[in-house]
Amino acid sequence: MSITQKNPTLLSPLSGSPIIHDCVQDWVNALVELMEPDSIHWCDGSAEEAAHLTRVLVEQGTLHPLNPDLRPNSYVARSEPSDVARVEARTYICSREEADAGPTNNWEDPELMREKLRELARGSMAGRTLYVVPFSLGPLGSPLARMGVQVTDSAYVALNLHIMVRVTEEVWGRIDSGANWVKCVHTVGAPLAPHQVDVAWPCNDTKYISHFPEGREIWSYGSAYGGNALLPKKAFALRIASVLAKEEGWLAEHMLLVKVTSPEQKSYNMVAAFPSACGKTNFAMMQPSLPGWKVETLGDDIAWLAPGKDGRLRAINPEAGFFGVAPGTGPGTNPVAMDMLWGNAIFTNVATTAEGDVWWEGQSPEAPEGLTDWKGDPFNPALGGHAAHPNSRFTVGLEQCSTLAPEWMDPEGVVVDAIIFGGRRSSTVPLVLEARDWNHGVFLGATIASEQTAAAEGEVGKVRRDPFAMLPFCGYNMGDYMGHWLDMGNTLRKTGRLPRIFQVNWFRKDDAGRFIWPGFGENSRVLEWMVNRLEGRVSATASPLGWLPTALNIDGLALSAEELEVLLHVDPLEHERELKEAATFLSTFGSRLPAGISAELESTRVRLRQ
Ligand code: OXD
Ligand code: MN
Repeated sequence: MSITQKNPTLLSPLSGSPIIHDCVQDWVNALVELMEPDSIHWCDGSAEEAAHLTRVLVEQGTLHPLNPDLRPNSYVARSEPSDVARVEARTYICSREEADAGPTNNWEDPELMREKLRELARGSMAGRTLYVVPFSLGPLGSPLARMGVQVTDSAYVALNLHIMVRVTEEVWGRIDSGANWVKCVHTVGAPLAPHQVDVAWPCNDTKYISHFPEGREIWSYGSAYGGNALLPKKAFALRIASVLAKEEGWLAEHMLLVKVTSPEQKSYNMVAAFPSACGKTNFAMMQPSLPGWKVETLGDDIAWLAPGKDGRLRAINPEAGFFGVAPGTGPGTNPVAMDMLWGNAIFTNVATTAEGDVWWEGQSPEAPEGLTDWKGDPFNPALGGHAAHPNSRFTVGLEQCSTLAPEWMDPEGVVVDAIIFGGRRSSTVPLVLEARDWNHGVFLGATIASEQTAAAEGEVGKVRRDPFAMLPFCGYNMGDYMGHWLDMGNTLRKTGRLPRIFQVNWFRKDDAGRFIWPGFGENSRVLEWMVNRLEGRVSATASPLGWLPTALNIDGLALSAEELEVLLHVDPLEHERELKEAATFLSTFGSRLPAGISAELESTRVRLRQ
C-alpha cells in the first residue's frame, strides 16, 4: 500500500500498512527531524503509485507528456543546464582511513563529511514530500541480491527508481536489523519557503555524492541527475557493493551481461566492462550480422559476479531497467533499443519534435524541422550545437527489451564463460586479443584506458586510465581491488573452471581519422572468434600482449586484409610508451599495488623487448 502521511511527526505505521522494522522507522524519523519535509510518502512500487508520481511531475512542469499516439505513457524532462552528468569531482568515498579510499577517489573524514552534510541537509526538504523507496537489487531472495532504502525529496527520482530497480514492499518483511540493507539519502537541496513556487528541476549548485562504506550509507545532495541521484545504481550497486563484494568474496562490476548463442545452439554468457558511453547498451542488444548467431540481453551496465554452489563464476544484473545514453541510438546502431522505447519511457534532456515525439543526434541522419532542443528552446541547426544533450538519457524497464534473455530472473544467476575488457582507443590497442591466463587478464583490466566522453564532467577525447572501467565507481582502494580480482582467480581456480578473459577495441581509426572496424552487429565476428576459442576450435598467434586471432571471419565485409592487419597490429614502440604510462598510473597505488600486477607489467615489458 502506498501511503502519504501529511503530518510527518506521525510515523508509526498506519493501519493496513506493512510492519516496518524499528531500524528503518528510527532512521526515517531522524531524517524527517533533520530535513523537515512537509509530508512523507512510503512507496510500494505499484502502478497506481507510478501514475500518482507522474501526475505530480506533470503538474509541477518537470515532465512533459509526449504525443500518446506516437509514444504512449512517455515523458520528457529537461534538467537544469548545470545538472546533466555525474559529478566525479564532488563524489567522495568517506572510509575511516584515507588510504582505504585510495589515490583514485576523493576522500573526506566520515565524521567531518557527516557534519557538513547534516548542516546542508538541515531543513532542506521544507515544502517537499519525502519519498521512502524500498528496493531490491537483483531478484528478491536471490543469494546474490541486496536490499536498500532510498529517501528522496524528488518525485522524478522516485519514479525513475520504479523503473530502474525492484521497488517493493516485500523488502520491509526482510529487513531485520541495521545490517542487511543500505541506507540511501537523497535531497535536491532546494527547500521551498511557504507559498514559494517550485521550479521544474530543483537542484543546488553545491553538490555532494558521499559514500560511507563502513556505515553502508550513501548521502547525495544537490543533484537530481541520474548517476548522482538514482542511488541504487552507481552509488550502491558499484561503490558500496564493491566494498561488500571484497569483504564477502564476490565482484560488483561496471559490466554488461549477455548470452551469446552460436548456430550450433551452444550458449555462452559473457560480461564486458567498458568505460561510460563506449556503446555498452548497443553491445548488450547486438543484432549479429553473422547468420545463425544470437545475442540476448541480461544487462547493459552493472553485473554482480559470485562463485555459485558449483564453484563456477555466476552473474546477475542487479538492475531492472536501462538508463541509457540516447544520442547515437538509432535504427541502424541499436534497433532493439529503438523498439523498446515505443512507450512507458522517461527521456531526460533529449530534443522534442513538433509532433510531440523525441529526437536526438544519431536517431536519423538529419534533424527534423521544428525541433525544440534539450533546454526547451527552438533548435536552429544552422547555428550548430546539439539538439539533445550528448549525455541525454532514456529510462525504460528491462522487460520492454525484445532480446531480454529468460534467465534475467534466475536467482542463481548465469555461469560466466568469458570476461571482456574494452576501451575507446583510436590507436595502439588491437581489435581483439585473449589474455594468456587469469592474472594476465586481470592486468589487462587494470590497465584499460579510454578516451573520455560526455557521461561525466571532464575533457571529452582525453585518454584516461580507467581500470576495469571502475575508476569512478570503485568504493575502496583500487590497488586492493586489483588484488581482490587476483584472489578471485585463486578461489575459482580451486573450485571450478575459470572464465576466459579477452580485450577488445572497436574504435581504432585510420590515418584519415575514420573508424576502421564497422562495429555494432559486425562485432559478432569477434564474438564468433571468442566462442571458437572457448570451444578450442581455432588457434591464435602469440603476441607480447596476448593471443591475437590468426584469422578472423571478415567474409562479406568491406574490409581489406591490410585493414585487418592494422586492426590487429601491435607496434612494440607504441606499446613501450603505453606500458610506461600504465606503469606511472599503477605506481600511484604504492605499496597497495599487488605483486601479481607488477609481475604482469614486468613480463609484458620483457615480451615487448624480445
Ligand atoms: C552510466 C555511466 O551512466 O557509466 O552508465 O556513466
Ligand atoms: Mn555505466
